[in-house]
Amino acid sequence: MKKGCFITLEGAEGAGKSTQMARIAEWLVDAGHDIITTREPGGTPLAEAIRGLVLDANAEQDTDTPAELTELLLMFASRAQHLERLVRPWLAEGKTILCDRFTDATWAYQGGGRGISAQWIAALEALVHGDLQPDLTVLLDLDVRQGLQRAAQRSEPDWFERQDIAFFERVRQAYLDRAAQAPGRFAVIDASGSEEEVWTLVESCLHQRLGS
Ligand code: Z5A
Repeated sequence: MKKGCFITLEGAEGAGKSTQMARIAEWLVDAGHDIITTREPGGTPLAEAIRGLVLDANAEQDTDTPAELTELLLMFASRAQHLERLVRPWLAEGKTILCDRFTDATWAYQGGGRGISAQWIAALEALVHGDLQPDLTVLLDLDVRQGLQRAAQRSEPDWFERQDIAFFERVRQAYLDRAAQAPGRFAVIDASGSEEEVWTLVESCLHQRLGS
């Protein structure tokens, strides 16, 4: 694969994205990529502010929590800003972008989790990023209960982490469906092992897909 590519990392709660992302970043630098690491929602000051609007909501304390459609539009508003101000300009400069979540997360959380129609998501996807898709998407797949246990050890639950198990089962399934539709772009990694075991699988996928 060319240097200067767009790589995304996906998975449901506690799958180990942040943990593996640091290792992927190191691997890419060693392989000669000039990298930018970023995340969604977020990645620029304005996009991070939009992230806060959603993730800091708390149904036990707030009366005006994000409605499902608001949540969807905020994800794409943040994405539009991130793409225009960071992702597209840096890709044009030949950088490799390593991004923690992208539109597949919208398909999984707002589509699978919330049940928002595929037609709406597809329309917003076409509006906001047209033909631009990641060159490689690493999906860390994990049993939902195991992921939630891992996430609970780490921090106070955010807006999404307060959803029930059934929500996360739908998220996981939507990710797997998405991966099945685009096997050339996705690498599905079994994330149930130790950090080292998962890294061994991720590293072998990087060798295979990025050819270095
Ligand atoms: N969202 C959305 O709804 N729609 C969208 O379009 C987008 C996002 C883009 C923010 O995501 C939220 O936004 C997200 C979906 C929604 N939902 N939530 N919540 P985020 O990615 O920024 O934050 P996160 O989802 O809360 O991260 P995470 O998934 O919970 O964590 P992670 O990055 O996958 O895992 P981690 O921090 O690397 O690891 C979690 C803990 O497990 C930590 O203590 C590690 O030390 C431990 N860990 C990691 N790997 C292992 C292994 N292999 N074994 C044992 N323990 C491990």
